[in-house]
Amino acid sequence: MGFCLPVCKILRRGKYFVLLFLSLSLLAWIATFSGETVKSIQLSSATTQSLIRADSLTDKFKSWTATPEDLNTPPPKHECPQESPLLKGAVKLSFESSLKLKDVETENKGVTEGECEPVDCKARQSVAILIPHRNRERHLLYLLHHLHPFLQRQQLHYAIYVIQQAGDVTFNRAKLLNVGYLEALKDFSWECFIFHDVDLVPENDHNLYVCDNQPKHLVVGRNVTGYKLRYKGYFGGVTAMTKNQFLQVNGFSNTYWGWGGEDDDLRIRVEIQKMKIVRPPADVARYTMVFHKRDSGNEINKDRMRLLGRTPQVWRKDGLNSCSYKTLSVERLPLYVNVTVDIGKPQS
Ligand code: UDH
Ligand code: MN
Repeated sequence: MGFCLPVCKILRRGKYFVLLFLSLSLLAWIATFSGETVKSIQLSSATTQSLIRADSLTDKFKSWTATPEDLNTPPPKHECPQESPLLKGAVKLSFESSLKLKDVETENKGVTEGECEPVDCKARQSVAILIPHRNRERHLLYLLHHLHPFLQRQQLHYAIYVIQQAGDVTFNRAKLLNVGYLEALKDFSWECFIFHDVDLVPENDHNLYVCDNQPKHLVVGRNVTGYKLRYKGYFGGVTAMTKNQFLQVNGFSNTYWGWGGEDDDLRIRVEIQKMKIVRPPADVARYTMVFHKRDSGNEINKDRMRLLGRTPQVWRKDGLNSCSYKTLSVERLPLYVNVTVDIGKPQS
């Protein structure tokens, strides 16, 4: 007993020392291990296994040491699905006479200067919508009201450009669309362009506002023509062409003043390039045209047949490469970019 007491005391104290020693070793080991990991990340270790380990540990390490700036950087987005889950199909359109521009702005808070993109995925295409315009404010309002939510449901990155013809000389739809193409490309390298009449409102959001590997005609039917194609080869109203397809045909002709012919001229250019016009199914490519009469300043172009006859000879030098105009203003309004332009007058 006399011998055991001091020995037992030492042993009991020793237990605490051992525990203390073990804890300190464990801490030291953790410190060395994380130090090695950081080193292995910097040296970018060669084996896949250690890369995976390094990656996950780097993330952990970063999350411990994240600065406020890092936290503000959004993670990279995944590409949006092939078919948007937001599509509704045929929707009932409304044309309320009480609708105001302010209402449409309030409904579209996610749109800035006419531009919008999906929040939680990366859009499959960046599309510029070009609307030739003069004196059709009510139609423009109805179109904006329907088109913004329509394009957002399609999960596109898009912007709407309205190209206003200044003055009151004869209207030239085609030249305005050439201007729209050239001006929109100053903002962003849009890969797809939709040439869009102001009075045609799409009825079904499965009519996708994206470009295909061939020029696309989106208006198979409209209410006023019993939803039938106006005639074989009709390529007017709303069309979609990629940046390169449009460049390849040298855009629209600049020489069609007044109503008619410019859309057939574009079809001829497309055919000369051996491209083939495609259309969505008829049950989807349906539009409501807001009722209107013929505008003054857009009388039937009596010269259109003669012009169409010379397209194969002149298309190379009449188009995007010869489109001269004077931009009077570019206003970045909440729901669209308003480009006002002096496009000159017909040559007598
Ligand atoms: N446009 C304007 N302002 C004009 C003329 C034309 O903004 O003064 C634009 C607008 O985008 C319009 C497009 O050019 O949608 C085509 O012109 P349009 O709508 O007059 O052509 P559409 O073929 O009508 O629809 C032609 C005359 C309709 C007569 C109807 C009689 N029943
Ligand atoms: Mn019309």
